[in-house]
Amino acid sequence: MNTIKTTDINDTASEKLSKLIEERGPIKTIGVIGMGYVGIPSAALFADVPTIDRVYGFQRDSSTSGYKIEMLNNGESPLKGEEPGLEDLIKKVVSENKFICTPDFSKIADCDAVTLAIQTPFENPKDLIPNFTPLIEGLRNVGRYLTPGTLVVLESTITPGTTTGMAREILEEESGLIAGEDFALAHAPERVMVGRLLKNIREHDRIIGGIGGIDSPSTHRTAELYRPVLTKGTLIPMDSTAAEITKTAENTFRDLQIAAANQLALYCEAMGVNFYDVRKGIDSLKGEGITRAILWPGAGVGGHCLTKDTYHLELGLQTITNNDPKTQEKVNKKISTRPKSDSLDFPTGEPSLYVVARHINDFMPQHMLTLTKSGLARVGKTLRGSKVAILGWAFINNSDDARNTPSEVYYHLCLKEGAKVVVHDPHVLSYPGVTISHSLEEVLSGADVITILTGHHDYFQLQPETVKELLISSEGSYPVIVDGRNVVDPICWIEEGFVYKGVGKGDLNNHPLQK
Ligand code: SAJ
Repeated sequence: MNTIKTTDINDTASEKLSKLIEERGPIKTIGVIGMGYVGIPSAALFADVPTIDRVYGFQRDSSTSGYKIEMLNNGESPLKGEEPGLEDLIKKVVSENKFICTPDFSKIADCDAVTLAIQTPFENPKDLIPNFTPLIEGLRNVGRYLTPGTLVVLESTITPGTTTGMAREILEEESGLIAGEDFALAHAPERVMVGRLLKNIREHDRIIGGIGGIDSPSTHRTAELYRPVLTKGTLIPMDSTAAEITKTAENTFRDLQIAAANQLALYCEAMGVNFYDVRKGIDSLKGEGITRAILWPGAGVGGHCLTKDTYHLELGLQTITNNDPKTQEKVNKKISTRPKSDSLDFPTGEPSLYVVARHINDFMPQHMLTLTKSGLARVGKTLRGSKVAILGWAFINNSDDARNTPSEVYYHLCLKEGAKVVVHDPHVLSYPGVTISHSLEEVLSGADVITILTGHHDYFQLQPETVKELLISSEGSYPVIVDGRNVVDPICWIEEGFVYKGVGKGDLNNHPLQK
């Protein structure tokens, strides 16, 4: 994959593209590829712009997701979980005939702008090689029907260098047109979060990065596309590679901040101190230029973003700085945790701070297992034959989204130790290979351990005395509660005769057992 530099697009090419865009006139018809958590709210918001005539939502009519086409054209949202305002907006734009969902990609030829909001997962977390197959298929579909003067925008989070590299190559190959000359190309990364999809698109600032740089026709056309959907957010223009790095880095930094909190929590446990007292102390240092954004430790980091964007950034470094096929091969084989790059000045042999942070956050379900085992050991039990009640399967609070959930890692660790594991979640309907119960009573009944893995609102209502009635109740037995999200008040549970363990709770994790 050859990436081109911003400066590689000469003025003649830019002038030609500006002219093509001018002849085409204002953006009237938009295509959105990928009807998921990013594509659906984006398409609905575009369709609700008064100056836009039509938005096509492109969705393959596949056995797994073809059902979305009919649902969307009936004005229904196929996205599970609470998404304030989304269902009504879809109903509105469908009834106004401004939004149509279709598997017919030839309609791309009618579009002035096409956005791609397609997942960019890693094949499996262990080999850290991105699976761009869905994105490549999407790009080929766009390239096949691309017409001069069209704007193509990648919204997916991608490895830095992808827009000016793989994406440009595929679009040029399929269309026979030249990026930055015959068509506009940009990266405008999504910043959505489940539970507030519309709000985030409207209110967060929008990074827009066109090939050719901050003042290129591609960046200007992208500004024209997104400006109307922003209510509070503003546009932040830059070049496409800077935009790719911005997105992958902002999630990498969040992951790093969480890892810093997790490591400090582990230290506090080891030193018999309460992380939350320390956090309150650190957070109290306020004032000009003093930022102390201490995030929260917990049972792990899940989701579709923080678990992979660090690796996109690391791969981007190696792809862009070792831009020769040989290194590309090496890169494809395995991402090294030691940044290797011709132009990077970095302490020799030192691992990437970002990758270490990933490893610390990936370790937290293992730490939850350690707390579980030491909790049981306090009452002479082991995991073998014990019943573990997992509370929370979703990766984030009050959501049904269980992508890359840390709960699954903990679940398998307990099974491997010979425990009987049951799972409760108020929002997650089902999950491949795991029975998700919606009955707390059923899950808690006869359990030896309760492990809180997701901070769902429901769990803050749990009362130790009522819960205790449901649990294992042989004489003198102490049920164990392991809190991975700082949900319960430890004292209440300890007084009710529980063995308590909590992430970061070094001052309480070896509390005297209540007589
Ligand atoms: N978590 C902690 N401690 C914290 C915050 C989160 O352990 O202090 C855990 C959560 O429990 C969850 C995981 O991290 O398992 C991710 O949580 P999140 O709140 O980061 O949720 P995401 O991944 O859906 O959202 C992130 C956000 N990125 C940033 O804030 C930089 C969001 O703005 C992005 O739009 C989203 O990634 C994305 O799509 O990239």
